[in-house]
Amino acid sequence: MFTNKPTELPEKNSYGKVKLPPGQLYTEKFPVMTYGPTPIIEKEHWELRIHGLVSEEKKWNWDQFAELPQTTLHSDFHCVTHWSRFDDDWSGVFFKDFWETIKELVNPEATHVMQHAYGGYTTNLPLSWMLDEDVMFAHTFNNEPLPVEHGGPVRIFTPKRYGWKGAKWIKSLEFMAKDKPGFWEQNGYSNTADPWNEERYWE
Ligand SMILES: Nc1nc2c(c(=O)[nH]1)N[C@H]1C(S)=C(S)[C@@H](COP(=O)(O)O)O[C@H]1N2
Ligand SMILES: [Mo]
Repeated sequence: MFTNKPTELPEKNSYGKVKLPPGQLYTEKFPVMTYGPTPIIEKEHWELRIHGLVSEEKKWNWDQFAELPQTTLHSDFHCVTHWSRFDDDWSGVFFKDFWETIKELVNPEATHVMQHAYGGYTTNLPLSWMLDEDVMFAHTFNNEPLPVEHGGPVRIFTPKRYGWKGAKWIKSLEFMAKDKPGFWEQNGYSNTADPWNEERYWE
């Protein structure tokens, strides 16, 4: 299933970091890593909500979400289970652009964000890390609708973190005044998840 990094690939990624982080193997496959059953959400029924430290619990349906600034990111993907995929095109909405439309609604005390998925999965990040240039809601993968097993209709993708820091089937974002561990963070995975530092598990 896994092959070694092909020799023709560049040594560095677009951020100037080693293309293949330590302890990773390159694959052309896209393994599905889901804990529990796959929730099937038709895009007509999909909704994104913000809650927690917000002045208004706003919701976006598919059509409203499509009106937000759309972007395509060419990126690699790193999973804690030691595989990396290279050079996919992810399309959707950068969190930093979404933030421009919601920041007036978010209490300044909010420092952390919990991603909640349809099906119950959660993962947490500091707000400042969510605002990183490349963190995005993705609905399109290599110019095709994101397959349901990979989180369609919409997932979060955090290119500079291991894969579990992006919830597939994203349903809501909860703004919080302090950090709180999400699903894998409660079950032994690192809270910081930097692949170049091999932050795989809690120390
Ligand atoms: N809702 C949900 N999101 C999730 C997961 C999950 O089990 N449920 N697994 C995480 C993990 S551990 C990884 S590595 C990536 C895997 O994404 P993929 O299945 O598209 O490869 O999704 C992350 N997001
Ligand atoms: Mo994972």
